[in-house]
Amino acid sequence: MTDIIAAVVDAPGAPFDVRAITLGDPGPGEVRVRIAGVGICHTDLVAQAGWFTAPMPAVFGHEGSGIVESVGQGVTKVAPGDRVALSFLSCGSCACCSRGEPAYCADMTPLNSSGSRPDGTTPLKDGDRDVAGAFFGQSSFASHSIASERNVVKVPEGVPLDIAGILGCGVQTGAGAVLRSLDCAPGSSLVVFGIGAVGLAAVMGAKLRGLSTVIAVEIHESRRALALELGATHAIDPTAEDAAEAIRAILPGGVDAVLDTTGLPQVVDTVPAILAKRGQFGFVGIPPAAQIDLKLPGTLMGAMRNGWTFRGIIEGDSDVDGFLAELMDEYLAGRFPFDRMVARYPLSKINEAVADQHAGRYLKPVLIPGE
Ligand code: CXF
Ligand code: ZN
Repeated sequence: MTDIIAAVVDAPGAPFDVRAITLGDPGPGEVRVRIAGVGICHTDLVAQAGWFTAPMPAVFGHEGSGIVESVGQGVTKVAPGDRVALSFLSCGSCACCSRGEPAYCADMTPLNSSGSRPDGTTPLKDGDRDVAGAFFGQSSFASHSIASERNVVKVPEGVPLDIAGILGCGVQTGAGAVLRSLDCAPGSSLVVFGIGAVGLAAVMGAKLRGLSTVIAVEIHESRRALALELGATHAIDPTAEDAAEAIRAILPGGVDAVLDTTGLPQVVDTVPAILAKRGQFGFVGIPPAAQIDLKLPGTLMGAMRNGWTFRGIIEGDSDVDGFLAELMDEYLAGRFPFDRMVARYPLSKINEAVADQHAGRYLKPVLIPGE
């Protein structure tokens, strides 16, 4: 048992309360990590609002990174002192895990958002009271976290440790959507709706792959500018012009791939009007709560005649170990500057960081414990 500091959500919709609680020891196959930094992902805010099954109080956070402090029985992948990034958890033995697609693990939901470990326990306590933990196998809005051997990846020297955790969700989701899920071809075209961290990572992935036309659709000027700097060939402000018309003006035959990171009905509805023959529509955005049952756009006959592919994407189809290593190599080679999207905040300022992100001030706040 260790005393830690964590950002606790006491009830659905309540603000984060940064306070001292306790963390148990790592069990078999687990590791305890001293968190160097943790990104805020939209899914944490959906969880804060109470949309997951985790009971409250709870600690969220699923883009952590840090130093391994101790390991449980049987752990061989990492040792105390290792620098690691954390990602989502998967079982490792179901059909999808066996073929290298852990994002579609049969136990994805219970392992990542139930608030407890597979055995039903939580490593977190506030006095005598249980605090839901194990969020995405980490609950890393905290000074320390318990993760599993399966969802830790070593971080090489040269990759900034405090921000490496954002590779484990938002960045791999965007980059992986382009490089893995949609497997966009060099020279092809792509539209990305929404330049948050996921959308910007998609743009950066498109640059890596050598796409010819990459159109960023985004309401905030600063985000459009960053997208243009990091790989977009065009940027559209959908509040100033009709995005579908502007896209058709650039690509009269339609676009080869559309990636939606917004989940907004008014965005999703435009997809049939902009997709080229044999186009792919990938989607990673959670729709707003009131429209959570949002349907796919267009008609079955339209999709059939055009040979379209509609692709739901979780975590960019990342296999975690392999893809994170690949993205870190690209960063070290200067081709994947994911650090450009980060703004650092002390963990104690988590509520301000959330407000700033909502206001579009920064793409990816990363919280630093102990500051
Ligand atoms: C989430 C998206 C919604 C389903 C679970 C995984 N991705 C991470 O933030
Ligand atoms: Zn996430």
